[in-house]
Amino acid sequence: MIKIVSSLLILFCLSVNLQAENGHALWLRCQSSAPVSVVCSKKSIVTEIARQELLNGWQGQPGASVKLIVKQDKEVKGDGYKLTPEGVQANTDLGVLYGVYDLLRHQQTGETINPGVFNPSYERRVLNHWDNQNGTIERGYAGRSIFWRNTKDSLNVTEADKKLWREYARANASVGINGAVLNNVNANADVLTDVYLKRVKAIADEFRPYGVKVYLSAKFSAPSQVGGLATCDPLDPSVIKWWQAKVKEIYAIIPDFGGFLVKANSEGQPGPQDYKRTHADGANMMADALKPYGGIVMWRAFVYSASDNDRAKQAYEEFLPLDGQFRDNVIIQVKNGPVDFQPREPFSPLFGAMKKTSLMPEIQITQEYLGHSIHLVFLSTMWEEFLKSDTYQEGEGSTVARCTDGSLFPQKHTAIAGVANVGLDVNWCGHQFAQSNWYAFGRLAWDNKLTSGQIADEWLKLTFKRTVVENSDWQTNFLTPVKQMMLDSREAAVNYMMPLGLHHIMSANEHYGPGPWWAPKKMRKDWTPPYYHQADSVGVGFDRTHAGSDAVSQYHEPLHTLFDKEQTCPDEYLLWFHHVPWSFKMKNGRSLWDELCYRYNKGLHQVRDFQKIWDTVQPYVDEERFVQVQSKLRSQSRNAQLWKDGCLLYFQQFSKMPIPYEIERPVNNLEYLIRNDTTRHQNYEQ
Ligand code: BDP
Repeated sequence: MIKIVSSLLILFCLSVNLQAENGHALWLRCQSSAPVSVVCSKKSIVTEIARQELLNGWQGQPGASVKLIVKQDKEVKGDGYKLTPEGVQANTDLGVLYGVYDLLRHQQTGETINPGVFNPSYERRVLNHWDNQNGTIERGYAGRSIFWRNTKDSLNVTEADKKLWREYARANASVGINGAVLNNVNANADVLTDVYLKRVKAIADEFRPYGVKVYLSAKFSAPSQVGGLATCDPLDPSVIKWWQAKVKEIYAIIPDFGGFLVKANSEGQPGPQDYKRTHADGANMMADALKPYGGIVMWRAFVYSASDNDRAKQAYEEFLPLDGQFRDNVIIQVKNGPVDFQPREPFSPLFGAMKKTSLMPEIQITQEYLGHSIHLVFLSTMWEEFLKSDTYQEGEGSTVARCTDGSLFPQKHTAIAGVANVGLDVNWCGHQFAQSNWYAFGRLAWDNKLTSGQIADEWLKLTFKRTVVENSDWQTNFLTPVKQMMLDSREAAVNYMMPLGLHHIMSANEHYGPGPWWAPKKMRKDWTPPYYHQADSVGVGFDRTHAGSDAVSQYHEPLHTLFDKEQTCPDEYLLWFHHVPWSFKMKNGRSLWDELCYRYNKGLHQVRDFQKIWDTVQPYVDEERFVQVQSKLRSQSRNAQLWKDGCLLYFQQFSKMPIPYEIERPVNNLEYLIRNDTTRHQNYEQ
């Protein structure tokens, strides 16, 4: 009997596969299920979803009986759960739901289920949508917003809206994401007016059963802009009252509202400094308004001004003196690196340095600087590298992960944010493989010790497996090579874009192609690539040593000394911290110039290899997704060539050294590349 059932299952899954796959189902594709009976200790909307998920997706012993139990257990924390031989147990209904998704994931990936307790690393696992109320998305590469649109009836909530929001919430819950900021950090204050808040409420209503809280980006100048006040001074009683009333209004319709995200005094946004107040004054005022309702303020540390000699130092300089001055429901949201989501940066020195303030990492899922939704770049390896970076702030082992998840410093709240890559595109993310970054964010937010190998393995099985049980041929010919491609893909991008610590050398505004030359006369220097690469006849790289901007001193020993010396600075960060002579001898014996050439060349060849790998897996992938990925890889390959040619030919003007003869010759002319750098991007959209 069991045999018949499982072969029926396989047939069912195969038939699912025969239908076109457009990627909309994400990693939640397989609907096949064996019979299972589910008993719940408590009935609620959430546990009912958990029960349904099991009934629809069960792939364990046919006819098994599973118990879902909501019961207090000291070992289980927050949204955590316990997997037992009988089923799932948790302190809350949501914990049960997360446990059920984990159980199903284990079944669908063929991993053994070990009983145990699974607690999340962070209390709040939040997506930041940079969506504007007109439906566009800042740095979005997958179509328009799923929340906002620009039509006459833009605020009407349709059944189609609700369905999409539920699908989105379910996808989040399945990987443990429990919050979403619905609007751009460059906020429009209108979102706080009642017409918009009604829509926010409608979204929150669809999210709630899946445990996803809504948050809003709040514009600091909202009291004037939508409240008509003459000032937004955070210490002014009328301003304090305005925010209190606004927060009360929000909680009256959204009782589980998460709180505010604030970008203040950053890139032209208003903030407390406009009134000679500090970030702490501003954040605390909002935090006090939110406190009675359990809301939090995520206050961004992404600040820099044109006048400083090194942008990388500024967040630290501005925020460190405020350590200890923030309310306990304020979390300072810090980008992973000190500059701006570059393909590779050292970790921001604020992590671990602010010991009396809660800090949350902000990472970017949308690939603003990593090839948009055109390049296949699995970002999990970058985030893993970041989370595992040792800050040494409390001795060896003070990783960024431990500095932010509450294990090193007492924090009332812990959180992590990812800038979302989701839009209205059928496949949500624009590139099939960009879905893996959404997935990886959720998985790492739940467990910041997971390895990228495990995450890639899970995602590939869930996203591409065609039958319940794939044979070893699938493992060898599909899973192994494609997983390796994913794991290598970020380093490949670093190689063909910004190797050896180069950063911020992309073309203007759209941040896609190469642009080390881009420096219009009147432009702010810290927005132009030459500010960052500093190429001249002597060498290349930003001198951040004690003799330069001294950004190295923001790092705890032994990193301070390690980064300060050319000889000991890791190759990956060499040009981040040093202005290095072209003929400098690298650890492998090559000159810096030659090494740069080899790295660019390597990156290009890695992408060409990805193309080959993908072509060999055609028999294992449905037509639609295969062709899409193939075509994107072609664009990526052409673009990697542009990066290599553009950067090498540009830097060669300074080094005056030949590109090593065993390396492929450039096929583009520098002049042509410079002339077309602002229009090129659209030619590569597919
Ligand atoms: C930069 C983006 C810009 C964002 C800014 C931010 O180019 O669009 O507004 O970050 O994080 O990387 O606020």
